[in-house]
Amino acid sequence: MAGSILAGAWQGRQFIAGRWHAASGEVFENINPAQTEQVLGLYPRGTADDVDAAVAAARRSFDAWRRTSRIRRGELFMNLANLIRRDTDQLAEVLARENGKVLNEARAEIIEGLHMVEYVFGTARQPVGQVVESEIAGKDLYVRRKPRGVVAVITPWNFPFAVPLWMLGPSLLEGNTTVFKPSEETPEIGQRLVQLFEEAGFPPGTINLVHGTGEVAGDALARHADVDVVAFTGSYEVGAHIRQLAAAADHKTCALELGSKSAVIVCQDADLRLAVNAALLSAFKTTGQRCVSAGRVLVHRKLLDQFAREFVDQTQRLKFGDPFDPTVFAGPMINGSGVDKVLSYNELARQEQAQVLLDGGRLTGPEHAQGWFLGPFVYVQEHRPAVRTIREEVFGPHVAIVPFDSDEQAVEIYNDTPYGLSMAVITEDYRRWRLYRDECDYGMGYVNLPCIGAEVHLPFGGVKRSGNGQPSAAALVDAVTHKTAFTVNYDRKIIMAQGMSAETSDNTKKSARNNEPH
Ligand code: UN1
Repeated sequence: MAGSILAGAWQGRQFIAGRWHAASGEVFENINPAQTEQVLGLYPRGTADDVDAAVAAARRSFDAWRRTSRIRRGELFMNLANLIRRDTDQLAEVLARENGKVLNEARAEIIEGLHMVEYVFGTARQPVGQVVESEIAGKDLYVRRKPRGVVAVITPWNFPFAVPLWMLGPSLLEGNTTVFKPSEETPEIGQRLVQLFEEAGFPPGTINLVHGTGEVAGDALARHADVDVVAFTGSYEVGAHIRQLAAAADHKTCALELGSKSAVIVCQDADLRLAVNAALLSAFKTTGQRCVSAGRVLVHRKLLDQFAREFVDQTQRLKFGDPFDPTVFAGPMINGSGVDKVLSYNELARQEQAQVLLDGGRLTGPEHAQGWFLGPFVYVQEHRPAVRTIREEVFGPHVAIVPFDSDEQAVEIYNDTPYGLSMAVITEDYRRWRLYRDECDYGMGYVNLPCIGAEVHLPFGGVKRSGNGQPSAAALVDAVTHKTAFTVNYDRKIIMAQGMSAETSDNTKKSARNNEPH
């Protein structure tokens, strides 16, 4: 055991077929990243057998759930919304404690989850499908969506409340049943969410919870023959692995939200104050641990010195520390390997001849002694071939300022990474932002804003290594349903499309005549 078990520490449970199960085998610890000697709870380490049981429960409840009226399914989300409203403060505290994001950000995340639930409820009574004209006057054509079946929801620690709801919400509304595996870094908020689903009245088996690691429980879900959709948010490497497992198990649908090297682009006509503010929020909110965090700020060379001065000056004033201190801007890193990864990229930046402007390193104040605290690392790096730090995802408070000389060059630099998730351009010129809008590879684009802060009723996803073209949040409906074409004939005779003859062959006619009563 790494440290002391907190009094009242949670005994984690898995939820299968409407029943809570305590650990019967191995357990893992939930550690507070700001106070690593604090063990917040012990959780069952889900096994392939647990996954089998959860998937079987989801499968068994699928038919009854898909036959339940869509509006009734939606109403349960109304109940859920009320429960999330009731518990917002408590949920925010749980989230801030086990994830380390500051309390007001944790609260904003609970609200983001609530927005998804409200959106799902609101869409339950919206028209679904399409009525389409036929070539043939006597036919009606419909496009209708059907649920795919069992959806596996495998989610990250950085948005452990909102991202699961982006996936569970559309999946359940459309009539799928689900198996949810939260990140092992943030199991409590995942379990609390499932408790609220239960309290809201979702029938047994519609939502099942398995805890544990990606290697065991995650892989077992991704390769499970009876899972129809895998919705995953996490790193490119794990996403690529999940896609392979899923493809080997009968080409199930995947919706993958993966890494990025997102950027804020500061044009020569930018409002400098706004640009600095947008860059600070994009680079350091959530300690740089959002998939959309800016790992790069591209700055027109004309503004470079001024921007860099202002940016560094203001970065130095940001407080990194206790997530429950209201004067703190950002909390700790999630764990020791996150810290090591950032430190190794800081080192790599020096090896690649970066001009280092600020190196926060490991923070050493008394409030930092027990946590995974890192300060911001800021450097200027020219866009050159093979420089890794301006192309690879770091996932922490590590940001490159990359100078450019023309908008065309900025587009080229922006696109020169394997990723394409989020892009913000700071300009007063509508012709400029149109160029970036059309020429950059991204899933979310912003003008005069940070490159973080998406809303739930928009598609959320990216291109290249940032995703597989199946956006999440509201747009997840496309991954968790399949579209069916449904044709009804009102004529007494058959008239085929494409002008094809509906006459049966002479032989058939003869035999048909032979069958006629004499
Ligand atoms: C993520 O970083 O994994 O757009 C999700 C945003 C948030 C969601 C981020 N609404 O920054």
